[in-house]
Amino acid sequence: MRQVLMIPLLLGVGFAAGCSCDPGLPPDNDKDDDPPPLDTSPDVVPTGDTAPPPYCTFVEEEPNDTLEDATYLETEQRGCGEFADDLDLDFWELDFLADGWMGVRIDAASLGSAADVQVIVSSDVGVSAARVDNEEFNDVDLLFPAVAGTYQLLINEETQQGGSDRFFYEVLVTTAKSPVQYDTTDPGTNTNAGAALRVDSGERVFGVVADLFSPEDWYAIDVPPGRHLLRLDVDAFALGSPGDFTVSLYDDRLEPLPEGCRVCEIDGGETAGELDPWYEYTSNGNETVFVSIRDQEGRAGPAYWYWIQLELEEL
Ligand SMILES: [Ca+2]
Ligand SMILES: [Ca+2]
Ligand SMILES: [Ca+2]
Ligand SMILES: [Ca+2]
Repeated sequence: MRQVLMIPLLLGVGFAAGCSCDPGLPPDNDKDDDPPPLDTSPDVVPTGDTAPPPYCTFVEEEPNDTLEDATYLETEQRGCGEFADDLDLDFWELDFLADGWMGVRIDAASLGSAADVQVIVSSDVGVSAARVDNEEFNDVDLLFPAVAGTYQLLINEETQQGGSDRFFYEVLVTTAKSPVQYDTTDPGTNTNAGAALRVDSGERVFGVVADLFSPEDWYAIDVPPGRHLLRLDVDAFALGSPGDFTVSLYDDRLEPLPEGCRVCEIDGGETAGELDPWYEYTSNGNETVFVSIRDQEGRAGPAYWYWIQLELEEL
């Protein structure tokens, strides 16, 4: 609430500061440089010269800077908005009618917009999620398991910029399918080493780090005698999960693996920029390897899903 109350004030301050500078400047004959009027009429669909006019079933209705003033949106229907002023917050609200996966896609930079969008999803059914960027670009593609309920999206510009018609975006919420196939679902109780879920080589597990009070899941795999390669693979963020996961390996005494490691957490993939963990550990065999997985920022909740697989290969 405090943030919401401050916004008109900040806008007013910015406007006043701008006015105090203008009298000292020479007359400006270039009409294109005129600042947009502060008191804007209700938003219309952006019609920037550089971008094709987006098609929208729903157009944001300003002011929508609070939850109470959210613009209504329906799944499978495109909504269009813009950040007409700095510090613009845009709330949207929709009813998600049946349990399933929710896809939230927000396009801006990919459409030629100057906006670098981010989103926070909340709901009245205990599901929340946030996304700043995708792995390789600044727009947002979010995908998570969602139960039926009323959901709110808060969309804003990462650096709080706005202005003219250059900061536009499109939002599309869809009912989606699970992006992964799996053999096992994590039981929800494997939140410490003692309760680790034993997995077999190649078993594909779907997990959710659901509990904020114990925000990690544990797995264990038995390595037979003889040298083995243990290949760890996690898919999550790259497929739309709000989670950016990190994994740690331990031996039976819960000492970090590989032995002697100094930075032992595995937080990324094979190449730089991949946020989902991937790792190969060489075991001398005849040991149990414990694996813990958690979001790097300790976030948790029913939307924080991941897919994990541990695979053994005899060397
Ligand atoms: Ca707006
Ligand atoms: Ca707004
Ligand atoms: Ca972004
Ligand atoms: Ca990571």
